[in-house]
Amino acid sequence: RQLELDMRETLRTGGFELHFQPLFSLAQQRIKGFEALMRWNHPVRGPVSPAEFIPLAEETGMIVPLGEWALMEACHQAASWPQAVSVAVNISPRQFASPALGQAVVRALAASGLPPARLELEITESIFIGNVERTVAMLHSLRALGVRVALDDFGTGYSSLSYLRSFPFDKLKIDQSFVRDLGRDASAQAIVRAIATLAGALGMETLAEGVEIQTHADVLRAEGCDMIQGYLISRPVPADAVPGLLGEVT
Ligand code: G
Ligand code: G
Ligand code: MN
Ligand code: NA
Repeated sequence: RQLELDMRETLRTGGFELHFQPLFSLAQQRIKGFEALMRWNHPVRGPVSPAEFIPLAEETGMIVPLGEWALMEACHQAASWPQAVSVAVNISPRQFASPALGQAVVRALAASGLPPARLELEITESIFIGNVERTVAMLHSLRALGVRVALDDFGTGYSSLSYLRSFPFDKLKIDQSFVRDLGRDASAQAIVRAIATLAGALGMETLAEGVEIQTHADVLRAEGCDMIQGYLISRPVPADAVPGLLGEVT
């Protein structure tokens, strides 16, 4: 497949880029971190969405080297930021299943000098369909390195509330489908409230994704959600725009 060959070549020549989207604390009204999101500007096709090339990279196994690149690049970028905020990196199911993940995290932290507490790994609910004991052990070993683990797209996949008891997450990221329906559908607000209450009881932070308007931010705050992410705060931006978002003049 041509796109696959192009991906390999782009990785080899350093053509992938990370953009960064702020993670905003509602209580403190400030940016506490950024999610790293991969971008690929294809020489012929123009920008290719990660929604297209990440699944292809998963199929072909390219996600392992590509994911290692993203971890390394995100840690290096974050280590250069003017404030000690965190960086969140998406880890795909196949990467999570790879025994190489722990080593890749260790290498990225060591090479960049980023303190482990400033790195957060975002994992999706699809990890729950694998071997539960292995998954729990992997989560514990990652947290033992001092990094934080977030459950991404919460509420869309295989989530069962019982999983939250056995899987040690630091943060739940509430999927944007619930946010979109706030104010339109009373059940969306009830679901957000229930998730925030449950997460609080389990000692997990909550972040709502895809927040585009202020009224949604207000509702989320009232319902006990800790953080938001979305176009209301900022779209994902290139690395050189991060200091500006942190309020630093460059
Ligand atoms: O940035 P957004 O445009 O369109 O991202 C689309 C999807 O691609 C999201 O589900 C996001 O989690 C995923 N994605 C973006 N960057 C990465 C990455 O570095 N690694 C993995 N595994 N997924 C990513
Ligand atoms: O799957 P994951 O949550 O990692 O992917 C985040 C995706 O959500 C990215 O594609 C990102 O570009 C997108 N995104 C971020 N903020 C918003 C928003 O406010 N509205 C919409 N529609 N998409 C958003
Ligand atoms: Mn994510
Ligand atoms: Na998400």
